[in-house]
Amino acid sequence: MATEKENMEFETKSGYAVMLGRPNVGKSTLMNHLIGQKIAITSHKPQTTRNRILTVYTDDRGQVIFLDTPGVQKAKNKLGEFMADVTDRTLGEADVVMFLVEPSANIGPNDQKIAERLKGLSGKRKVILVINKADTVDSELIKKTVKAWEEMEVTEHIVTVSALKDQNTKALMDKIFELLPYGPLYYDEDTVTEEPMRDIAAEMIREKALRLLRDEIPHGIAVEIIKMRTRPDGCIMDIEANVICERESHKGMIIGKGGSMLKKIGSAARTEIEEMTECQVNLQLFVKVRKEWRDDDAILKGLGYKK
Ligand SMILES: Nc1nc2c(ncn2[C@@H]2O[C@H](COP(=O)(O)OP(=O)(O)OP(=O)(O)O)[C@@H](O)[C@H]2O)c(=O)[nH]1
Ligand SMILES: [Mg+2]
Repeated sequence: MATEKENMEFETKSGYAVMLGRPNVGKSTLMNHLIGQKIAITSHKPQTTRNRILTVYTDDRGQVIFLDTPGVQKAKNKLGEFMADVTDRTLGEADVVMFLVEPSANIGPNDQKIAERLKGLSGKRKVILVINKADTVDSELIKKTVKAWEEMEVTEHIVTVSALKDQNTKALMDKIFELLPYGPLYYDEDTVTEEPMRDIAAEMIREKALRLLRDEIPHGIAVEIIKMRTRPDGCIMDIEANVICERESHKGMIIGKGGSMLKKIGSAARTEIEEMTECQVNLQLFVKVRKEWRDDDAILKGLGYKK
């Protein structure tokens, strides 16, 4: 937590707001919309986020430090254990927990488990129950969802939004500031993230692979930047990266007919990295097979998935 007790000597409010919830509920999409910039990658495939992503939002009221986390799910391998551990530890830092759920009149067992856990948190950590994807259902179902969550008694703070359509996100930001403690600005006013450019570039490549490839491959994919250098004579950046997968058959699918799939992934990623760096990017991708890498400590460590 940013501050142990409310500190009234500050005129600003500040602290950590942790995005929590099952995979695919829209945590990363919502965080990006709240800060007004795309930093965390998103996709319709569960387990997109694998590590904690820190972003910063500042206005006259103070500073919210958002911490995005991997979706809460049972671990199936060492990578999954790492992800679960990231979420657990990040929750420990929260001033405000934003517990995201999808609209549904019945609360599923996984959301119930998260809810029980949040009830056990110290009272200093505030919880906002965020019903996301409001654009996908009618208002009757939203009412039923709110009622079901009121009966769960996790929190009195319930906000309905659509992250994708940016609906009611301003009201959510108001609620976050209402619940944050008073405190100083921890980051410069113009800081949006401190994630290294190298990691963001790797994530952008992984996002394009997640979005373009068929369902069976993405979970087993990782991206490792092997070179990232700006040429001294102007803004041209040379990036080389390995797309790591688990099977020879997957390698074939990632490369595609005559290299067409890898080209698509590379070109989509290049455009986005160029927008972010405002540099011309020369991106070269290679595909490597590393069998069972999600259970290999040395490879996980090399990819930054270490405790
Ligand atoms: N219709 C609709 N789709 C949404 C909304 N918010 C997110 N999505 C979609 O839901 C999918 C999952 O979004 P993410 O932001 O990656 O979800 P996440 O909770 O971060 O998922 P993990 O990182 O896997 O835990 C994406 O396809 C988003 O476009 C929303 O408000 N409305
Ligand atoms: Mg995510």
